[in-house]
This record gives sequence, C-alpha cells and structure tokens, in this order.
Amino acid sequence: MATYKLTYFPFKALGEPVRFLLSYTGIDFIDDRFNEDDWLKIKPSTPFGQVPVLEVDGKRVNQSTAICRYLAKNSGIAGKDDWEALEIDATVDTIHDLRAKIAAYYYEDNVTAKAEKLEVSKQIVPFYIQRLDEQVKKNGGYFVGGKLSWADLVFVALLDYLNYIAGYDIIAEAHNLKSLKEKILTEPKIAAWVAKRPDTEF
Ligand SMILES: N[C@@H](CCC(=O)N[C@@H](CS)C(=O)NCC(=O)O)C(=O)O
Repeated sequence: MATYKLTYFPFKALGEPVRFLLSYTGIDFIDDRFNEDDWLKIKPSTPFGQVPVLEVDGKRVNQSTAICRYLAKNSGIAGKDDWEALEIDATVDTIHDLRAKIAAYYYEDNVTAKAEKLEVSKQIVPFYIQRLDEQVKKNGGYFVGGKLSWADLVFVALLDYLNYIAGYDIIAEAHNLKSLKEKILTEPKIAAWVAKRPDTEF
C-alpha cells in the first residue's frame, strides 16, 4: 500500500483542502506539520519553495489545487463528464480568486495600501459570496451537479482560514453556503477527520 505524507505549516489554510481530500478518499496519511521556525530550513528542500507538498511513496509534488483534483479523480468526485469537471475547476478557481482578494488586504503591510485594500475587500467579498450562494441554491445544495464534488470540500476546508483573514464570518448571511458547510462537516469521513485533527484557529 502506498505511503502518503502531507507536509505543511501547523495550521489549516492551503493544507486543509488536501487533508480534506485525503480524508474523504479514505487515504491514511502522515500529517507532517513543521514548526514555523523551521520553515527556512525546510523551504529549499521543497520543489518550488512552497508548501503544501504531498509525498507518495517518495515522489513529491506541490500545488494544492492540482493535488486535490488528482485525489478527487480517484474518488469519483471530479465530475461525471468533462463539462462537469470544467464547472468544478472554475468554481475552485473562483474560490481561490476570493481568497486572493481577502489575502491582498490581510498581508499588506503599508498602512495606506491596506486601508484601500480593505475597501476593495468589503465590496468584493459580498459580490463573490452572493454568487457562490446562488450557485449552490441552483445546483441542489452543492456547487456543481446536485451532488458532492471536490469544489465543496475545498470551500469548506478553506473557510476557517478565509474567515480569519477577513476578520469576520464571510458566510454569515449566505444560507445556502451555511447549509453546504453543515453537510460537508457531517459527512462521516470529513467529520472523523475534523474530530481528530489538531485544533487550530485557521
Ligand atoms: N499555489 C500554491 C501556493 C502555495 C503557497 O502559497 N504556500 C505558502 C503557504 S500557504 C508558502 O509556502 N509560503 C511560504 C513561502 O513562500 O516561503 C498552492 O496552492 O499550493
């Protein structure tokens, strides 16, 4: 049986979608969380100087979205045909666009630029959330095809991090996204992962 190891910082953020996909797929994996102080020592050993990195039987690969898509294909949640797969990919890219807009504000050090980016974030976040909420409403409670796909797992896995960097609950008013979150968190394999994972804020 193959050995899987997921290396990431000791928090959820971009590592958590991969952990959700590994858990949903039923893959037993080594959850390798390094101490933040050790990052600069670890960085040169990663393929492109960033994490998460998945190692499968000694073969290492980076890029969380590509890893999630690969795992999803092996567990039947990557779409029933090319069109559905495209819709799932587009949704995941949109979720990461939303993340990038919030992160642009959160990680800005310049006080003036930060204030400007906060204003952009205040307008952009509801724009994205309303549309994503409507998409779930139209698709029977999931993002695509009326059934669970890896886009649903990615969104819910990222939520704690998105809420943390936004500074508030971004789906507080989005009833369809809130129901989606409940559904994913009560899915047995995800619930088992959430119950055993280390407790971190984001
Ligand atoms: N597109 C990459 C982005 C990875 C990324 O931004 N990783 C960050 C942590 S979330 C990182 O390694 N930061 C440390 C650094 O760049 O030195 C992915 O989705 O995996």
